[in-house]
Amino acid sequence: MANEPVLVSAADGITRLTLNRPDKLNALTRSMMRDLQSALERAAVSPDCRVIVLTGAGRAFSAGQDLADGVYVKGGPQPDLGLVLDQYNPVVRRIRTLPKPVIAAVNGIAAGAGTSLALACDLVFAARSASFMQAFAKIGLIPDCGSTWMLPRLVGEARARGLAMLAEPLSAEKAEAWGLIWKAVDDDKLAAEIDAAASRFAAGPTYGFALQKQAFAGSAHNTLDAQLDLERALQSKAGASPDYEEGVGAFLAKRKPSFSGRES
Ligand code: T3D
Repeated sequence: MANEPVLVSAADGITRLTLNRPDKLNALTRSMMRDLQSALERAAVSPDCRVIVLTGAGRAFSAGQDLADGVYVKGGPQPDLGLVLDQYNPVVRRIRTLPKPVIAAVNGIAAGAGTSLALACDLVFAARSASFMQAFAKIGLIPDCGSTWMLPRLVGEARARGLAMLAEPLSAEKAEAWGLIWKAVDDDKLAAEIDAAASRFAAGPTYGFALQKQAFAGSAHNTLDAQLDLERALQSKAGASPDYEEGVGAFLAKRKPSFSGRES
């Protein structure tokens, strides 16, 4: 079990997924991406899962694509990296559309596709010693796995281009200051911070969070007019959920709400 490329554990509504090749800084292999995709699919439909935490084992979050995974072979045939991305893109899409919060716990360096995976998550917490590196340019590639879409939206075009073209590590503190991530926390506080956030989401209005994700996804391409219509449609659904009834009831009764997370 400890040798699995992705460790999966589930308890108290929280599914934890740990990229697990610590000696190679959790560089991403085909089997890792396959296992990550399957674990996300299971978590998406499991009634026992209300939040997912993605992290890395050892001193890194992930060093991105495993450059020794046989895609590039010296003197070998020209690789088609589009085929490599066929393993990554479904994972990014799954995280973005997963109807539950996905938290990244960036415990150490995130490079290349490792950064993209973290940024695809809904909330990114990082240890203060962690850093984010768009390493792609170092090997002649472009940022992928959604990074060219996410970076300008998160930090603006000038910083996005700088990160991509210079391929230098950005400290967790600067990443927070730039709005790339939610929060940088002291290394020895990361686990407790993640536990608290995950427990909070596991007891939260899961269906409402799913609708929030849909709203933010729409805002990426909608006009204000279209977004107002989308919000209206999604809020109608949220208002028909048991968690809305529970939330308002609890507020009026001056007690803590007990959300089921259910749609109906
Ligand atoms: O197929 C395709 O290329 C298309 C897909 C592209 C998507 C991408 O993600 S492209 C970007 C790929 N990632 C990188 O270019 C980053 C490569 N790694 C590094 O630059 C450095 O390792 C780090 C800056 C991340 C960390 O440096 P450091 O000094 O802390 O650690 P290290 O000594 O370099 O690495 C420790 C071990 O992990 C080492 O193995 P060894 O020698 O002890 O057996 C190293 O080879 C291994 N490792 C680190 N990154 C990768 C890796 N092995 C395979 N692939 C890696 N990406």
